[in-house]
Amino acid sequence: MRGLFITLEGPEGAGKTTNRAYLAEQLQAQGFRVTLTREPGGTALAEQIREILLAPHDEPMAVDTELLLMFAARAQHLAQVIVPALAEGHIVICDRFTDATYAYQGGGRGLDCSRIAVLEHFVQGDLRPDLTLLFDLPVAAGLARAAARGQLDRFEQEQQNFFEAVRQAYLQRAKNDPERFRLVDAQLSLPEVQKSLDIYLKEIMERAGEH
Ligand code: Z5A
Repeated sequence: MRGLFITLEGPEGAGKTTNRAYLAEQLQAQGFRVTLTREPGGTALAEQIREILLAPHDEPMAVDTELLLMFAARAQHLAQVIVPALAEGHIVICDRFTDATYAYQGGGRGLDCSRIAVLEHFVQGDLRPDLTLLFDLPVAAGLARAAARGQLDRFEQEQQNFFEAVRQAYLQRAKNDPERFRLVDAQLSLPEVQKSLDIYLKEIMERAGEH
């Protein structure tokens, strides 16, 4: 029996971190076994790669280096956490996954998506998320939330047009794959967002029950 692989996506400050805990609590309360994790990161080694990726450096990071580090962290995360948890029948909730690579390195940095697809296949084989919740909100609103937290990481220091491209890439992916994506209006108040998540929680529980 394989578990269920749920990913949370969206631009800065969309509320993924806040709401992943809510999703996990609701599922655990109903007796589901949940593995809550994130990318880049999710294991000790992958978290070290995350630090390299997020810290501002004097030496500019080449776009290919950024892409390969994302997939290096992902390979470690899949091997150590995601694949074993799915094999044990867990619902894996992952804060960002390969859609973020298409959005940030593809949409934001302008990398050709066919190159990302090669690495996706190399690192993941056929493994793809079963369901992806896309937390969407206007760029300015997300950046204001992120800025309110204080120091900005290497990605958060990018310009508005970078984030617009990221957002559009996400929305396009959701449009291309309506079977997998569910759109969440992340501009709403937190109680309203969580109310809108309840319908997806029901779907997740039903699908997890079938697995
Ligand atoms: N990245 C990449 O380029 N390629 C890849 O393949 C992957 C990642 C996997 C780190 O990701 C960076 O890595 C990321 C993309 C890149 N770029 N950046 N920056 P991350 O997920 O760790 O970083 P993040 O997206 O910046 O996380 P975030 O800013 O923390 O966003 P969030 O998790 O979606 O939001 P949050 O922390 O839950 O909420 C932000 C604040 O807003 C917080 O104070 C909340 O209390 C508040 N909040 C949340 N919801 C609401 C509502 N509904 N109303 C009002 N306020 C709210």
